[in-house]
Amino acid sequence: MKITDTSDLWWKTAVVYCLDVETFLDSNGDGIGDLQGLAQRIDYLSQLGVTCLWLMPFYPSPDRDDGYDVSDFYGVDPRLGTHGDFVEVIRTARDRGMRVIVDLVINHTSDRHPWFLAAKRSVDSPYRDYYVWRDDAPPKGQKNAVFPGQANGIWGKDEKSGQWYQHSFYEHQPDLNIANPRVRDEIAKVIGFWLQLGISGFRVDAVPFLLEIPEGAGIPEPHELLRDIRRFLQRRSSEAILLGEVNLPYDEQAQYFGGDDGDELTMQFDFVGMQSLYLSFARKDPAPLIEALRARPVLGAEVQWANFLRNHDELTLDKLSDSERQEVFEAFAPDERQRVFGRGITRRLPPMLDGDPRRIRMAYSLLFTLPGTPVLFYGEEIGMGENIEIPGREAVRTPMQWSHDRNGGFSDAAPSRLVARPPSDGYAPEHVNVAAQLDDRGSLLHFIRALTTSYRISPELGWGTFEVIDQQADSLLVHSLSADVGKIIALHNFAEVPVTTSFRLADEPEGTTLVDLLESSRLTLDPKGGVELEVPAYGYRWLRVSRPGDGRVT
Ligand code: TEU
Ligand code: CA
Repeated sequence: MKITDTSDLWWKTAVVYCLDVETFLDSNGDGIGDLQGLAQRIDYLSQLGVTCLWLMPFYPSPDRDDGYDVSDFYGVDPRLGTHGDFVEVIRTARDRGMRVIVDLVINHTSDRHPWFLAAKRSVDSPYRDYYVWRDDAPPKGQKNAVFPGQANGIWGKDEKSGQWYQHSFYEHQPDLNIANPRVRDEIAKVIGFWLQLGISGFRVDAVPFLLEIPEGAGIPEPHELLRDIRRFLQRRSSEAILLGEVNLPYDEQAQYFGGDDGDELTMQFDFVGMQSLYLSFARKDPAPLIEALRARPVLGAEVQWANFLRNHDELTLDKLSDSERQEVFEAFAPDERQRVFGRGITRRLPPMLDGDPRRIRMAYSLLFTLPGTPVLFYGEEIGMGENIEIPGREAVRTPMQWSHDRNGGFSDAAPSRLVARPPSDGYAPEHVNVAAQLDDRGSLLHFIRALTTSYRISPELGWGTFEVIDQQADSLLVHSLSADVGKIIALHNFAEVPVTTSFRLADEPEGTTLVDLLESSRLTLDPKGGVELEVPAYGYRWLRVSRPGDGRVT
């Protein structure tokens, strides 16, 4: 398949940007970010090189899990705006060549959702079977697997009927029963509704939990349900994708792509690779990352990995061994208050790397050269830090820092009315903000723009076959991505000392050169295809293999 024929597979080379409307920009001074605010910042995102926005939940919600507790799947939280405002955002984004995907949270509802209220009112309600119930008391002393310490087990008591309902997450999030065909119809209608408003797919929350179906529920093959959802989605919109959250070991994760046909999730976050990457950072040694990348299941042509360094949740380290997790904790979260659930870190990347600009840039350079599609969490492009005064996962969900003005330019409201307070340490808005970095060519923001630009003109990064290139320097990851369109070689130095390395590119035609995409310079291979290079401390280089007559000008 030729890449030039397949640019409709847009997710293979997208730059995804995740944001929560609530914390992005407040247009009416009530302290809460809103859709009109977001619409004003679409140009900013477009200039950054973003091609796909992922909006975190913006639905009506009691907001006891940051909107992941939905009380109306068709609504827009009135604090954030209206359906009209939503459509304006989608349309404006489209106009700038940007697609929008939205969170689809269908493993559970809020306990305030009318379905659950009706289900509780009467055991005979048609909504009773929208949820999962048990008659007998759950075993004593069980822990909640997802939120240890925050929720007690996974069964909540319904006092009226004396039955228990299942909740994989918080007690206020009863699990939907997707073994019930009526629930599946509801889900399809929700998908159809948002597609009709112009979105390009969904980030699907907690997929393995969604497919956890009790034996005897009459669904022998739960993955068939995911295939049904995908078929429906694609009937309604050929460009739409499902980007799934599946935090499982690689061998189990592979099934969620749907085998050779790729008929389940279009993309999945690489949680295992992400965790190995932090172990590599902690050890200043690329070996754990290399091991993970080599263990990644090989994907069909139309599905894709989504790479990320941080997301809105804790930086989970649950797939590392106990001793590896301890190493990462000690390196990046030495204080117990920077950890949560015994498995994760509540910090953003720059503070973990002691604010060292070389390491931060190396980390993002790597993100953009890992085989797959990069996903940024808002604020990463300017190096925002967490607010250490906010406990738990919310520490990284502070308002976007636009300027050094009051509230970082996020809102005109009194600071006490803000949805969340920005940090007041060295990462406060007066030190880290968009306006100042736009003015400074050497800023992280300009650097990230250069990365998105280079990524977007190098489709081999999204499409290519991954190979580690043999060389002598242990602290270096040298890898290549090759596709029909060409080949890129990336070098990343995990250590704080500069290194020199050499390697050979066999089989390249005479006259082949290496174009340094970040530095705009060119290297010539020796007659045997060899090259010797220096990589600075925590340095990085992107080299495009330029073959004579390949016709590439960018
Ligand atoms: O997360 C589901 C989930 O399993 C993660 O929160 C998990 O804790 C993490 O990957 C570590 O293993 C989603 C959302 O991302 C999260 O914000 C919500 O709280 C959760 O669903 C419930 O809807
Ligand atoms: Ca507002």
